[in-house]
Amino acid sequence: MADGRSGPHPGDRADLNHGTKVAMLVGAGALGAREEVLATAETLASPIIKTLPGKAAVPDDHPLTTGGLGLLGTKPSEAAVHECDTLLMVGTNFPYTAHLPEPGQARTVQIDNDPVRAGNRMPTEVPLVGDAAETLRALLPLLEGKTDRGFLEQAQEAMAAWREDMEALESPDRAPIQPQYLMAVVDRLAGDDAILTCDSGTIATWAARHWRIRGDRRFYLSGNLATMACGLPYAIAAQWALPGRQCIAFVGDGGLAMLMAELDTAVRYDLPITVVVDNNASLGQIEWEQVVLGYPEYGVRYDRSIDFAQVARACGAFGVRVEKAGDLEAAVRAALDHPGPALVDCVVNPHEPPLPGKIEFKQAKGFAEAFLRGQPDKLATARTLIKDQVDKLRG
Ligand SMILES: Cc1ncc(C[n+]2csc(CCOP(=O)(O)OP(=O)(O)O)c2C)c(N)n1
Repeated sequence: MADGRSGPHPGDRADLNHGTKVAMLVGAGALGAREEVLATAETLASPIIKTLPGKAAVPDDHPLTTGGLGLLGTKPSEAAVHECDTLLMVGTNFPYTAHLPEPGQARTVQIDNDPVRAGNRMPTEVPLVGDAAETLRALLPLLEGKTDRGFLEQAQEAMAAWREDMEALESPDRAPIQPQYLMAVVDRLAGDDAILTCDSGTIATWAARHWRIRGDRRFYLSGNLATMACGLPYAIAAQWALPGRQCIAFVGDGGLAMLMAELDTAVRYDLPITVVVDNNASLGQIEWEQVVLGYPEYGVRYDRSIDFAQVARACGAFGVRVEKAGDLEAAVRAALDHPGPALVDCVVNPHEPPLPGKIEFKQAKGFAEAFLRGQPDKLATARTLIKDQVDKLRG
């Protein structure tokens, strides 16, 4: 409403106040509106669903959020979006329309400071043009508190189960090391104001689900272009801009191989970033995309991986390679405590699939077809999947 062209009017109240199952979808535009987003969700008894660039909008352990949406998101977010009768979008241009409400399912109120985005992804009944925090502050006194909180409570129950499932996947009792365990260790040892930057690839799935926003933590990845290799330069930029903050890059071996000379930049400028390499010796994301389309993997796996710890040391940084789960915690701690640039190269299980929150029939069919057509390492993948299920049941 910064330009005064649009503001709350009786229609807005009708939509948000009449809805019985309201969900909020918040994006990067809501990063500066934590308090307002939480207050609105509390009033509307609405689960808060976060896009990946909007991950830091509210803490991941907050009872009002169901986490991310889409391939990297959570099952409860998917359910909330597909069952809501009213959607309040705040500062998001989320492009994956298959993960938005069906046509005619929900009425939409959309807050964005760019009027061009109103109705860009799905029809919007009420576009509110303005800054997220300012607009929500103006809207809040017009909202009636929901007495029926059933929709939120249902999402909260599903989310409790989802959190347990995710924790079960962070098992240290696996060899090779699970990527989820690697991310969980970094998450546990990093500070409350740490900044995590991330490459595109399966690493983004592990970061989306196992890097928990708390305190003043931030999270950056290439949300629009999904480019590889951005994690390291983003961390360098963040450390340069915010010298006192702990800056961690969570990167793939494929991505780091593209831009590893930037380790030298970090050393030259003495930037105390920590680079954590999820080294699965493959272009993992592409492997799983091939398989889900029904084709056995092709040209995405290397028979050896670069020892990035040696590369880091050659540049003058601290570098350590980890192959056993028992060595991981000490290595990550040493890297985080190191006063200059540091790198942990962790050899992880290359057979861990980045499964979507909700598996579609056609994805499962593709998976089966790729296996029938000669997917290599079938057994290792099947073993990983079975172990995941067993761990979840045990958890
Ligand atoms: C510059 C660029 N090239 C290619 C792609 C397509 N792509 C997306 S993820 C990916 C593989 C990434 O491999 P890695 O960094 O090792 O991470 P992993 O998926 O194995 O976790 C590729 C090739 C891209 N997104 N950006």
